[in-house]
Amino acid sequence: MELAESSALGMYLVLEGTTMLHDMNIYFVSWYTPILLEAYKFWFYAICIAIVRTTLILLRGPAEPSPHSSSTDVNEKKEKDPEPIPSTASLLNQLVIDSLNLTIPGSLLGWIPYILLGQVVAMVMSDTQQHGIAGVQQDDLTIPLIDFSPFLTDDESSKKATAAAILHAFRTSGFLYLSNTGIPPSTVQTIFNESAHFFARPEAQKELLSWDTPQSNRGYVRFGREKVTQSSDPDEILRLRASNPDYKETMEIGREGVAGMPNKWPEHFDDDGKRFTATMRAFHDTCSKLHMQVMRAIALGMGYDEGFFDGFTDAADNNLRLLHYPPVLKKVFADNPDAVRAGAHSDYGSITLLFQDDVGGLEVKSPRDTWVRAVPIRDTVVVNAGDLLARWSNDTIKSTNHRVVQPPDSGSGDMYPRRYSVAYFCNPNFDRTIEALPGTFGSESEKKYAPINSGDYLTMRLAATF
Ligand SMILES: O=C(O)CCC(=O)C(=O)O
Repeated sequence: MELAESSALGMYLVLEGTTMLHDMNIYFVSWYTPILLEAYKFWFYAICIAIVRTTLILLRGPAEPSPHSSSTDVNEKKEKDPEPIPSTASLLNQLVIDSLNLTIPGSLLGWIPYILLGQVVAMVMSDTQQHGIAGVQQDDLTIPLIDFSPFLTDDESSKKATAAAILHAFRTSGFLYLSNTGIPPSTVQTIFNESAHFFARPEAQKELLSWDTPQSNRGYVRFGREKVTQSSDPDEILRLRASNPDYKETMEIGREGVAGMPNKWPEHFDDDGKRFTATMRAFHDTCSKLHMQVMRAIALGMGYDEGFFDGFTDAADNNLRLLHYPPVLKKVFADNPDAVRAGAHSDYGSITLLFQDDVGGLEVKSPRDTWVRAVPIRDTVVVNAGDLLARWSNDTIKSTNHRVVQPPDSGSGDMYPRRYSVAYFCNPNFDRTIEALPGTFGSESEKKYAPINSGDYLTMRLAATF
């Protein structure tokens, strides 16, 4: 095969590979999505190399006979007159002729892979840049996977592109996966280890740290105490709690230093308790920084100054929730189609940062009213908009219902495995008033909600479910 032919064939394979990766990404997504991102980069470099290689071949013109050519060829060459120095016009002419004869007989056909290649690469690149790649796509619900690292640079256009992708996700599905957030995977692993250690403590010990009021929203919540639901009818919530309790226990951690609302730390129990306390304090701070960054991205996406929300986020009135879903008999879910690990609900605040292990079970409501699995994607954070952000944005941003059910059945044993997750519920500073953001309404009558105090709203929502 000639060099030119093999080069064109290489590019054709690149084209096929790129298309295949794009399709795979959309239809068979799971934890390996970050690997696909790397593969995209690989294909992009391969394309560049193929283009450079082909260009060199075109510029070099017909190949010189090699030293291994037959003696007849060499003799023929010797007999020829020395070639005149070609003019620029004739070189260009030769380039066109060479390129038309490049690969498949029939000249122009040889260009088809190149043209298609250009289109596919442009499509993949622009789609990826504008909306992130699809982390999950099913039943008209797309949860994109967005690389946050460009937003953490000083490059204005990269920041704007990432901000636009995040806002697009919030406006369409209300959910996205964020990678490269600046929180190291090892930090998240430590949090999961500490969380598992904490929940393994004796029940009586955990009860000493028991959650007491919605105003404070701090402390340990035993199995069956909270029933998350969209209902605000106390009788219905009581009924639901009895018939379909949430199979979970949680530990709620607020910001430190709020008068009259101390965190319920296990630091006085033992050294493990001290380590837990220090680790969770630090993680609350770490997540509050990510919260501010994501809100900055939303500000930029909405056309405001990047710091627009800083005065709404700097108090870190956020809630770090450790969740433990214990192992559960498969029979429980088989016998009762309404059984849940956490009932269907939307979140109350502005955004939620959710770290999940790789067990699975989180589901998001699609526009077709079906439940779609938000599969765990390693080293990503699930970010979703809450009701207060939807309200603030005059419903231009979606707060989407979600729930936690049993993971996919792996077939072995009669129990579903335990699951851990960590949610960081972000709220506007509790002393701020939340009302329709500029640009989200035309006239006053288009404002859908009355102004409300952030802290009051959160307390009202929490009071309904505990
Ligand atoms: O555990 C999860 O994946 C989700 C938890 C959740 O939605 C919640 O606690 O509100």
